[in-house]
Amino acid sequence: MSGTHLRAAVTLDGVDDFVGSISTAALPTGDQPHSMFCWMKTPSSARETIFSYGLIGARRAASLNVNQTVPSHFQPDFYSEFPDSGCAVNDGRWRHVGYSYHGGGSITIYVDGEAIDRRLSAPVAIGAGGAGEIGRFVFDAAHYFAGSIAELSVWSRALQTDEVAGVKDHMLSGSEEDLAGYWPLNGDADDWSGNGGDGTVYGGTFQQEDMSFLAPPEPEDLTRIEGVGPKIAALLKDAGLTTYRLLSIATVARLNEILDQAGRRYATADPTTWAEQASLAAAGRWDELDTLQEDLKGGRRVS
Ligand SMILES: [Ca+2]
Repeated sequence: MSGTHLRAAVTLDGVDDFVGSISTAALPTGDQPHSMFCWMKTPSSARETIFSYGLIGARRAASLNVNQTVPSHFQPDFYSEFPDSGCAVNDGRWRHVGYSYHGGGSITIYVDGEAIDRRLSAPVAIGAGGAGEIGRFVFDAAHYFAGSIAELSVWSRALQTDEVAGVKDHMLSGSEEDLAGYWPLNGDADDWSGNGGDGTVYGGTFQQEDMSFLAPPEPEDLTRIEGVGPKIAALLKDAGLTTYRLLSIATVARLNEILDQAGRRYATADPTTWAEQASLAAAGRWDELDTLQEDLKGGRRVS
């Protein structure tokens, strides 16, 4: 894999794999404007849920689905209404799907950044409480997702079309304003938004996916990572790890592979903390990075 546009992702089997027990305390409720987006790919023609949360008792909930009531289309589900994407998304290729809900029954569905406006018959009333689930419909514990999901985010306001393009093309850092929940699915189901929505993993395979159809991100100064000098920064960039966020999802095994291929002179480099440092840099948490780096020597923990 060339590794120039890596994204972390989880692949679910459509049988019993899902992520559950996600706290919904910070997620939008009632008729609040909000947005939900993710990358997903599935070849399935069965009804399946990408993400769902809210209480059925409140009559309406929020979820992202494929083949819900219209075959092959992407559809949010507001319990009794199922606005649809108007286009097929179950072609087994990576598709960026989601919606911005503007309040009062007005919704814009997005597929690959293209906006599709829809109107519901009434305002939604997402019920507070309950859990959220990735890859399963939370209300009847069914409609398991068969395919891959990446970069799932929920927002407490309705993103505009230009913002949706940014969410599609770039990984989030977790510190974005009005981010209510963010699951990069980087080996686990932790919520990077800081809102405590960590999920419990029940099956599934975590891996890195190359989304080389996306425009490359602007390179960043990787020498800010302790243990990474100019020469190693150049090696990382050659391997496609051009930003803090891309470095933050790299595994230690992958980093060692990059160093090994560059020869003996890098044999003493220890990349154990680079991803951790990079995730702080990507989020602009420079104070915390400084604190961490005080405990490092050449990028290694010494305390
Ligand atoms: Ca399974």
